[in-house]
Amino acid sequence: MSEQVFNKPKVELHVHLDGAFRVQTIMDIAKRRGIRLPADTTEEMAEYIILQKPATLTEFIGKFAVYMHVIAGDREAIKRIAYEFVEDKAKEGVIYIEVRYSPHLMANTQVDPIPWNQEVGDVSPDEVVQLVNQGLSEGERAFNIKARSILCCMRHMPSWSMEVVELCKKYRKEGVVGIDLAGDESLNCEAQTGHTQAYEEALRCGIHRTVHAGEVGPPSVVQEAVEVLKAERIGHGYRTIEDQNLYKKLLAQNMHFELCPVSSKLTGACDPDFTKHPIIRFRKDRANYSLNTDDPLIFNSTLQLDYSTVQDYMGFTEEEFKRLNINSAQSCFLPDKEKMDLLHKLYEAYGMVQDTAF
Ligand code: PRH
Ligand code: ZN
Repeated sequence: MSEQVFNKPKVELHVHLDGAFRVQTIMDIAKRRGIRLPADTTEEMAEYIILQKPATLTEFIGKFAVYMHVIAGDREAIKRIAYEFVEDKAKEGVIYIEVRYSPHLMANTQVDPIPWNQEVGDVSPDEVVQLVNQGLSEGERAFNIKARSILCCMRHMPSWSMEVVELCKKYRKEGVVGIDLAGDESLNCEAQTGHTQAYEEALRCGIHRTVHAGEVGPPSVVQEAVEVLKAERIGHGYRTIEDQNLYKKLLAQNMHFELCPVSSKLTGACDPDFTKHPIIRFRKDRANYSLNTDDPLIFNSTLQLDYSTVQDYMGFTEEEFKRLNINSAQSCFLPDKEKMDLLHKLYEAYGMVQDTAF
């Protein structure tokens, strides 16, 4: 395994806040709140949380239930995890991060059903967004990186989606830059009315759109994401390549794919043999994509591991790492002026003449 792969400023566009807590923080907060956990030590608790070997997307999503009740519904905890997240990303050399989460899954009031078997409390999805915004912006100031957020609709909860887009609109000046549709694509393939209406509203209001699609679901889910939900980026999208017409069309459109190598192995989305991975095809075709961790807590991973994986098993080079980070910046959800600033920072750090075409 390579030591330090691509030790230069990076952009990450696909990571779930609730899949990126520190185990130690879960332990601390459980102790303060008097919540019993299945383990007494951080190491043992990590064993419960981490996916050790390739599983299914459904099994993976089940892991959130091991710890979400510890953080959800607790103001101090929600703010803290957002702040610590920014610190962790700064340490990985990320200079711009878009982090996503479902406000409903961290609330304990004004959400139906109340998630994670919590008692009714007084933290609403709206307040969750405010707390995360505070944690992220304090983190930005402390660690000198830029952090923005994306709010997730959940495939199995179409009734939440209109509220999600309303929160995107309400907090667009406080760091919320887009909407996502996450969750178990394998159980619930077609986008429900709640989701389509929310995405229509997002389009109408100029809220940026990404959709988890073609991770484990067929290419038709990707097609629907692009044609019906008007997605500007696709979360994962590995299975797009099974439909050559669709794939070629998206290449021609310069569609951005948010690729997550380590995740794709452990969720069973792709063949665990990385030398057969769809990413190899995306790279060969010089597609527009980013490299991302998705859920580093559950995969016991870092962004470094994703980079070293593609370097070691797929022959990625320094040139390709530069190209993909520039593509990531170009496809991020920042307003144009801020996007240009970010691009210039990368050009400078990479020793490139401005606007070099790749
Ligand atoms: N695929 C689909 N859904 C995912 C993934 C993966 O990329 N990672 C996290 N999630 C879901 C989890 O249910 C999480 O609670 C939610 O997205 C919001 O972050
Ligand atoms: Zn994801």
